[in-house]
Amino acid sequence: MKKGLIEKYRKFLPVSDKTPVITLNEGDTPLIKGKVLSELTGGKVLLKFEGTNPTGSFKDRGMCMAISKALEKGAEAVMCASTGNTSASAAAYAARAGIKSIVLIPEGKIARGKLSQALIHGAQVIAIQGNFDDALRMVVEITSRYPIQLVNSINPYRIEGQKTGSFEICDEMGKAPDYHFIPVGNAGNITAYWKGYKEYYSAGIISSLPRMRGYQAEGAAPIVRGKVVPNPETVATAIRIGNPARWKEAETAARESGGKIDMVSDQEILSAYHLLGKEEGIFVEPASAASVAGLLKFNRENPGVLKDKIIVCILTGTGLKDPDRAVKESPVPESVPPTLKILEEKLGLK
Ligand code: AN7
Repeated sequence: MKKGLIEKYRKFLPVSDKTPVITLNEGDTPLIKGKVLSELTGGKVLLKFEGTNPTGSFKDRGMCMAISKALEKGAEAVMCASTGNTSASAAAYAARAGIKSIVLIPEGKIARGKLSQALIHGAQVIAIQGNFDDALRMVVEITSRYPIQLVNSINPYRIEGQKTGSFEICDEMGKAPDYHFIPVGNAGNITAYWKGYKEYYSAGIISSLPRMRGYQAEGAAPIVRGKVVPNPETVATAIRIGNPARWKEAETAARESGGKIDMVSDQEILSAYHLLGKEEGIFVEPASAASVAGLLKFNRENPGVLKDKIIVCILTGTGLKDPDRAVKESPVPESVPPTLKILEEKLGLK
């Protein structure tokens, strides 16, 4: 039975009897075998679909912890900057906790599903005439001056909650994967997964660690380029971030694990997005496809290396987050009068 990840992994999390547990039964997401991707690479590709979380993205793992701890401290309001998913999750968990949420979003650059969530959960939504990095800077300032709890992934409890993704993977497989592919935006998630794997390793639950391979979008790849990107651009709006808060930690994860932070083009992201939809039957948002785009790039550049390896790709959010992109990427449905004969012709049945 699903009871939420705080109860499930209590002994690995900084909670006590005094922590009010705010949960929407997050976690316990499926690890789906990638049929076409396994064939293509010769490895065993497993897709961890985080889109089945309560608000449709991995952020719920971190947010249940961040909000529970905020409530424990007596916070009456929380605040975040967001490319969309963090705001949806913060708004939902704050609603559940009965506290106020304030979210700053980059104007015009957040997918419609995410905006609708923040609104319906009653967040105070403010659109900043700037990008995510501008918004995050303002949130850091405001929360340092006023009694409002910051719930971006600078907040350590976010990382604590999100590390449970690694635990689930290892629990299900009985060991760690050989490779871990993951999209990178603000770099909280790669930081969290690496922390989770290392904790399971230290506890003797797993005996090896995966190589961490993180993927930024080419137009928003500060870590790969080694410098802040002032005007990040990508179709994957979730990872349209030019100055990641967990930059150093992402580099550490890549270095310690023998992995890498690399980048993929928008075209590669969209091609993986379509492959997942059409060939694996999994609808993700564009940013989530960056892990699979990364896998395909790695496989192209290193033929044969993935053969017989166990590979996990994190699919960070559901495609329903960004319906406009899906429609834009697809042909307009044909329109016909309600006449059987014409329909038969259209379907090539005559
Ligand atoms: C679907 O919601 O930064 O590297 O403000 O929504 O931990 O930032 C979202 C990030 C990947 C990148 N996939 O994760 C936000 C936000 C999806 C995302 C990422 C995000 P991080």
